[in-house]
Amino acid sequence: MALLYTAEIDGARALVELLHRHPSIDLRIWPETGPESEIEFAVVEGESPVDLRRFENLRGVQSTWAGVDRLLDDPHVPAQVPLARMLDEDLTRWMSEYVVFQVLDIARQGIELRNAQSNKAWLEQRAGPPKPEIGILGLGELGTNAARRLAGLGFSVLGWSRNPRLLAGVECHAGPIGLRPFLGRSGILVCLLPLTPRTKGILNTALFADLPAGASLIQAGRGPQLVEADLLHALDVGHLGRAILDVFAQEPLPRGHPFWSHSRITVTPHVSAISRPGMGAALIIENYRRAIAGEPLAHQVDRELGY
Ligand code: NDP
Ligand code: OXD
Repeated sequence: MALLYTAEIDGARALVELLHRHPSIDLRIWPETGPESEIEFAVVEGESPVDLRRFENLRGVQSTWAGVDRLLDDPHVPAQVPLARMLDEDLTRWMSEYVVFQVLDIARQGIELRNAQSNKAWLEQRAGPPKPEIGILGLGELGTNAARRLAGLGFSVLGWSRNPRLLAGVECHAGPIGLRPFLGRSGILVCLLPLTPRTKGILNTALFADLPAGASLIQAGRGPQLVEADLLHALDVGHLGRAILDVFAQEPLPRGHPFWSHSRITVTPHVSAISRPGMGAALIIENYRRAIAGEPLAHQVDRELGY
């Protein structure tokens, strides 16, 4: 029984060394697989560099990314083999920091202050700007942590998920019926949804229309959730105030893309929470054990739901 590591090695030396030294793991590093029938577990990045269907005894696959949308669409990852996504406290903390940083920049009028400085204008403010309510699409690992941190800063926070949730200090809404009342109060909308058939294109004109006038969007989920032309329109007619985008349908964002130079759009290059190579050693080791024991994996993806 062996574990095949196919993810990036540079930067993950410590992880690879740890797996190598682990007494119960027989580590193989792609493309040195050894006898293919011995491979029972595979560690992969956003996409698999190898057709995993050739390993007839494969019992589990661990993603080194939190979002598994590409792996779910990858024919090289056999659908009957359990797949687990990455979760890591550093990743969660980075995402929350990003969300807090961008929310504060919007709430404290960062763009207006930077513009004023570039015009050498003294933008005097007698009263602080009103505190917007924050709506978080997706109350999973990332959304929940971000919601808690924002609530801790005194923001009024709403959240939206598929199933009803109870979260202290957060007004929770669920399902299609809960979406409108949630959006109607979301002065800053943060998207932390996984990409699934139901969330593809969810950030569109109809959704924007339900947001309060002047609302802002922080998009850190996955690029195809956003209908790009609809966002440009909503910003250009003034219904939306700002958009901060970390993920895009095409990454890297092409140089000629209108988002780069739009005065109300901030582009960050998929850095809100970085899945650092080498992250999640404990999860990989535990899931390897579970796969061999025939137990469900920790953070196993539900293929029907797509996350
Ligand atoms: P989780 O699987 O823990 O949570 C997903 C949340 O989305 C859950 O609350 C779930 O509802 C909700 N959800 C899913 N589908 C729907 C739907 N149709 N309607 C309403 N709610 C829905 O994911 P994480 O929080 O760990 O991560 C979220 C996403 O963030 C990842 O899938 C990835 O795409 C993205 N990401 C982006 C990164 C970046 O650098 N920009 C880094 C890491 C992740 P319920 O609670 O009811 O299941
Ligand atoms: C992601 C990640 O899913 O970086 O975007 O883990």
